Amino acid sequence: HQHGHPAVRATAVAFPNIALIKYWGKRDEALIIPQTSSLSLTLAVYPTTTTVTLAADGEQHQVLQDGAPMPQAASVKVARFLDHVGQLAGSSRGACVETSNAGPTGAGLASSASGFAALAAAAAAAYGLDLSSRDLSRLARRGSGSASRSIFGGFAVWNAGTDDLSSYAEPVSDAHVDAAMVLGIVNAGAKPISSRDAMRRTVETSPYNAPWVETNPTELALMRDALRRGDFTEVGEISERNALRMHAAMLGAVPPVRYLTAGSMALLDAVAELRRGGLEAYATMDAGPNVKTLCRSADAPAVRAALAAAAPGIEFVIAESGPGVAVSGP
Ligand code: 2P0
Repeated sequence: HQHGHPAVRATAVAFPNIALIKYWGKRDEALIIPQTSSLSLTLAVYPTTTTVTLAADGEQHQVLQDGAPMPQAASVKVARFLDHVGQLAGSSRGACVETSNAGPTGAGLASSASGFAALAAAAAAAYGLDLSSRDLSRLARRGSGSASRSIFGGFAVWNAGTDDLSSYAEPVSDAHVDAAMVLGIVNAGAKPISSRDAMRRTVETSPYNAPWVETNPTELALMRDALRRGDFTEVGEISERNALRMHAAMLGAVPPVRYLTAGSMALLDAVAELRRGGLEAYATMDAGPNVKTLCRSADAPAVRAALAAAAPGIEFVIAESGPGVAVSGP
């Protein structure tokens, strides 16, 4: 790693991403090496903005979310992450982190992806590390797996790899699909079980984990080929079945992990109904009840209107393809 002069203070903005080929399950818990590769679309909504300021000698890390101390469990994760960045930079200085999410936190809308991508970029800059985007992706991965993908805009693929060096995300540079998502906010509250715990339980107890892992390379290859050919229909069909297969794997855990609710299922029906009416839309769901509907960018207003009519009382937000992480000065 290159050691520059510490910037002392840096701010970064990162956006969430939603996977079309999901990450679910780790091979190595400490390093966050996944069982499988994944592929996502970074969104242009709900950014996280994070400022890292190096503290005076001898001071501890301090973590503030929206100006208030972050809950203990989350702030311990952040402090451990800062220790790692400090080690890379050869520094034992503490830091103050100030972060805020424009969207809901911990609701399965990828706040940990935008959060650790922004933290990685801001902390690396504050501690004076000059990292390539690949190394920044590896660093973000150590905080939260999905954050490795939010370093990049548009479509990104996280190569599972087998160790710290080989597990990183990179842009899908040959995608020819103009896609957007319509986010259906079934419930913006925090999830009942963290994705970290839920994926561990899936790996350890679900008989469907093995087939989930075994089918990943083929599904990913089909997805990459469809993106290359600009075949939106194929991209959508693979995405929807991949989300359902991930949920099938976790439904097979003991005890079962179920994030989907009646509201989620109603939206799945509504999306299928749109397709029957000739509007191409496909659903994907993560570690929460919210349903994200993938569509062609040009169709997003029509998809939103149709879903809003089918599911009154649910808020729908159009999310176009968004940019990678950006660092600004102090
Ligand atoms: C994904 N999810 O690919 C999958 C699909 C949720 C469902 O990545 O333990 O917060 O911090 O690596 O990244 C959510 O898991 O988990 C996630 P950790 P993370 O987007």
